[in-house]
Amino acid sequence: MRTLLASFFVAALTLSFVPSAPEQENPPSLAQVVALDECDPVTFNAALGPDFCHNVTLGASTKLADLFTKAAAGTPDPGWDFEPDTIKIKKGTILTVVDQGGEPHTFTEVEKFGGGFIPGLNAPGEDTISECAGGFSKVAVAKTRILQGSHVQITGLSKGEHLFECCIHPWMRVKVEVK
Ligand SMILES: [Cu+2]
Repeated sequence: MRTLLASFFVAALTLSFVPSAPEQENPPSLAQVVALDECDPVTFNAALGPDFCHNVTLGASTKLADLFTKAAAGTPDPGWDFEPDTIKIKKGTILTVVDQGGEPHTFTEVEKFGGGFIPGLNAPGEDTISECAGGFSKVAVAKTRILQGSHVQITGLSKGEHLFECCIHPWMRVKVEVK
């Protein structure tokens, strides 16, 4: 009898530790990439239209013509950048990309880094890669656009290495390593 009672007790104790609902999974973690640029509102908007370049640089701006000159020389303006350049995340992490610059960018996954869809901004001898071809006339490219002050979330990245670049300013590049 005592043994029976004891086993009931043990059974009750065991049951009390069985969670009544499936264990809560940890919320997915976040990792952030920022897109930066220092576009000069005066020269950019004169050429590209009002409000294309927002006034965010506090004097540290690059004129439109200079951006093209530097790209053509193979020394693109370092003010146009994704930060960090390499990011390591666990599978399931949400990657947030925030445009903190004055103009739009794209965050486009590519097989191999290469030229964007504005030939004058590509490095010498660098051709437009297929993922950027057609520019914003192609939905596949347009949907990777990030507007000034907004962000996109990248989810569902498989394990392994993923490359992203801006199809407008193709020296803006990020390598994402998913573990
Ligand atoms: Cu860009």
